[in-house]
Amino acid sequence: MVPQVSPSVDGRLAYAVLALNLHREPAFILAFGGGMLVEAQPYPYSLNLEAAALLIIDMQRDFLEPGGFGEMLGNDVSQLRRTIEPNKALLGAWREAGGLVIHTREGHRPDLADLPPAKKIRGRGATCIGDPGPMGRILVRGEAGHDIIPELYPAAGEPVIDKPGKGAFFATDLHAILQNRGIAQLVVTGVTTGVCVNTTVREANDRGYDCLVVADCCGSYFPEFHEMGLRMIAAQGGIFGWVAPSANVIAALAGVKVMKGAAK
Ligand code: TIU
Repeated sequence: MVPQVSPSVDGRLAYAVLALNLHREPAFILAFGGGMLVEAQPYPYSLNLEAAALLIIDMQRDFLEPGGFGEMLGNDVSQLRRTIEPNKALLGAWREAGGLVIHTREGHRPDLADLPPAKKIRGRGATCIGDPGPMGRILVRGEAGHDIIPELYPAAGEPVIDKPGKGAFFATDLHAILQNRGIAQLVVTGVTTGVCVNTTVREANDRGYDCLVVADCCGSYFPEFHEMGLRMIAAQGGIFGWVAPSANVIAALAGVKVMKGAAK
C-alpha cells in the first residue's frame, strides 16, 4: 500500500510567497504564487501551479464504461470507475485555481496507418484494434468508445493529445506543447496505472519533468498492478516521481485560492 498521508499545505511557505507578492496584481499572484508543498511519497512535492499541468491519461469510454472494449476483454471496469469521482474533484479544483489541463486518448487513425502490426496482433483476441466493437471501431479516433467519458470531458481550450502508443510523449506533440507553455511539472492521473500512466511518467522523467502521480485518481484492471505501479514510481527516493492522494493536491490548490483572495 502507498501510505495515505493526511492533507496538509505548508502554511509557512504559503505565507512567505504571499508576503513577497502582496504588492502585485492578483493575476500575478495567481500566476507566480506557486511553491505549495503537497504531502507526498517519498517526500513533499513543491507544486508551482504556473509551471504545472494536470495530465489526465486515457479516461476513455472504451476503457471505463460497462459494455466497452475493456469489459468485453473480461476486465473488471469497476477498478477503473472508482477513479472517476476523485478525478472530477481534482479537475474541478485545478480548473478553479487556473491551472493548465491536458487530456490524452489512446487510439489510431481510421486507416490504421499508424498501428504497428505487432500491436494489432498482440493478445490474439478475436476482436482487435480497428475492428467493430461495442462503441464503434475499437481505439479508432472519432469513434464513440475512443472519446473521453462525459464526467471528465475536456473544456474548451484544454489540449487533447491523441497518442498511438502507451506513452503520451511517443509520436505526439505533447513535449512541444509543454515546452511552449513553460511547463516543468506534471500532475498525472488516469488509466491504467501499470500501462499508460507508468509509461508516460517514465517518458516524462527522462525528459526532465517532475511528476506527481495521484494515487486514487489512477486505476488498473488489476489491483496489484495499481499498487505496484505506484510503488515503482516513488521507490528509491522517487526514482520516477512522487505519489500522493488527491486530497493532498486539492489542499495545496486551496492554498493558491487563499492567496488570490487575500490579495484583493
Ligand atoms: N491507457 C492504457 O493504459 N491502455 C492500455 O492498453 N491499458 C491496459 O491496461 N491494457
